[in-house]
Formats: sequence, C-alpha cells, structure tokens
Amino acid sequence: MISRRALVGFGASAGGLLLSGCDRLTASPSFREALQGGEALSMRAQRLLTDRGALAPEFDAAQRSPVFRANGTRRPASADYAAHAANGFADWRLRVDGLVARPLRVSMAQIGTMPARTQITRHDCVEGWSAIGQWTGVPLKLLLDQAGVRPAARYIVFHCADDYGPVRYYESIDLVDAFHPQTILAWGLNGRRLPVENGAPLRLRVERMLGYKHAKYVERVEAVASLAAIGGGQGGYWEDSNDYEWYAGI
Ligand SMILES: Nc1nc2c(c(=O)[nH]1)N[C@H]1C(S)=C(S)[C@@H](COP(=O)(O)O)O[C@H]1N2
Ligand SMILES: [Mo]
Repeated sequence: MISRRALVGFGASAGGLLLSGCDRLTASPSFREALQGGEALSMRAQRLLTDRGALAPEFDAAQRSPVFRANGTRRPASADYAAHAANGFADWRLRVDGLVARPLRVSMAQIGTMPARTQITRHDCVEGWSAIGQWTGVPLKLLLDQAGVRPAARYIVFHCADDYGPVRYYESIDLVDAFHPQTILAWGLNGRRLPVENGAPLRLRVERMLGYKHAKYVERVEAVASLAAIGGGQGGYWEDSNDYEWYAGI
C-alpha cells in the first residue's frame, strides 16, 4: 500500500510525466486544477498507473451474452415516462446544458441522424455479475462539442428519469471519460432499439467504469464545475446513498 503522502509527493513531482502521454484535455488549465483537489486523489493515482485514454476490450458478436440482464430500475414508474414509452419516445428530448456555450434540446430522431458508434463490451456490476452486449449510440463527444463545453466545466452529470424514493438516479464522470472514444449515449442493444429495462431511450456507456456509472433513462446532460451542488455532493446516487466510490475505473 502506497501512503497518501507518498502519492501526493509523487503526483506533484511527476507533473511532466502526467502531461506527456496524454491528450489535449490534460493540458488545459481547468483540467489540471481538477486534478489538484483532494477528491481527485484516487483519480490521480490511477492516472499515474494506467492510461485512461486506453480502450476497454471489445468482443466478437458470438461472445455476446444470450440475454443482457437488467439491474436497478427496470421501468421508471412515472406516468410521464409511461407516456413517452407508449409512443416510442417520439417526444423525448435530451437536454445538454449547464456550462456550455449553446444549450441543446434534441429529439431521438435528431440523435438518430448523428454518427453512431457500435461496440461489443463487457459490463461489470459490483453486485457480482457481468454481461457482454453490443451497444450502438452517439459518441458523447459529438453532443458536447455541439453544445460547446465551457473551460470552467470539470464534470458531466447525467440526470435520469427514474425515481429512487424522493430522488432521481444521477451519475457523473470527469472530462477524460466524457470525451473517451467509447463513451456513448446508446439507443441500441444487440442490433435492436434499446429495451426499457436497459434504459430506453438513451443510456450512458462509459466502458472504463463499473456498472453503476452507466446511467440509464438519461434525459439531461449537465456540464458543471463542481459536484458539490449535485444531490448529496458525492457525484452519484449510490455515491451519496451508499458510499460507493465516485471514481469507479476498471
Ligand atoms: N437510471 C438508472 N441508471 C442505472 C441504474 C438504475 O437503477 N437507474 N442502475 C445501475 C447499475 S447498478 C447497473 S449494473 C446498470 C445496469 O444496466 P442494465 O439494466 O442494462 O443491466 O445500470 C446502472 N444505471
Ligand atoms: Mo450495478
């Protein structure tokens, strides 16, 4: 076990090393500031040990799980969601807002005309199961670029349509994961429209992260400078309610 102090020292002296192998984001001042907060310690540690831009393994069609199991919410309970599902999500609008130059409000039809990426990946749930599925969706980067993420933004928050008691499910990721090439808002699973139980009409795939980060039923994507004002401030439903790690890299 490396001590916290040793890690901090290593992080500070290895600044050049941090920057050298990485992308444009890493070089931006706001991103470097994000790495200096205490909450970023495990993120910084993993960043030193692994290449966070690396792709998650992809699989062949024959390796797909016969059934992609559903977990957590299987159907949001609200009348509003039921109405959207009943007409095939024709009136669903995804909002992209927060710290962006041009807030977006896009229909599923519009998202369907955007370039799509298809990837066969393994989903790992902390509850002890995995499944391999083929996901198709719009790269999150395309939506974020269209909206124009402002330099002050450090995190992307996903607001979902399903209730957990008094709150709705939410999750967040940093900009490295948000702009990762395999990070998509998926509308397709195994060659079909995304089923309700797996998050229709849109769910996040963030392939270097554990299952609970993969927000289903996404209705709003918000760019923020801090997670402090989101839910209980830990960055996600399970992080706030059950002390799950915000940084769930795999
Ligand atoms: N909105 C929402 N997103 C969610 C959940 C949820 O309950 N609600 N559960 C999470 C968990 S713990 C996992 S493992 C995956 C499950 O995705 P699946 O139902 O497609 O298997 O969704 C994640 N995203
Ligand atoms: Mo999970």
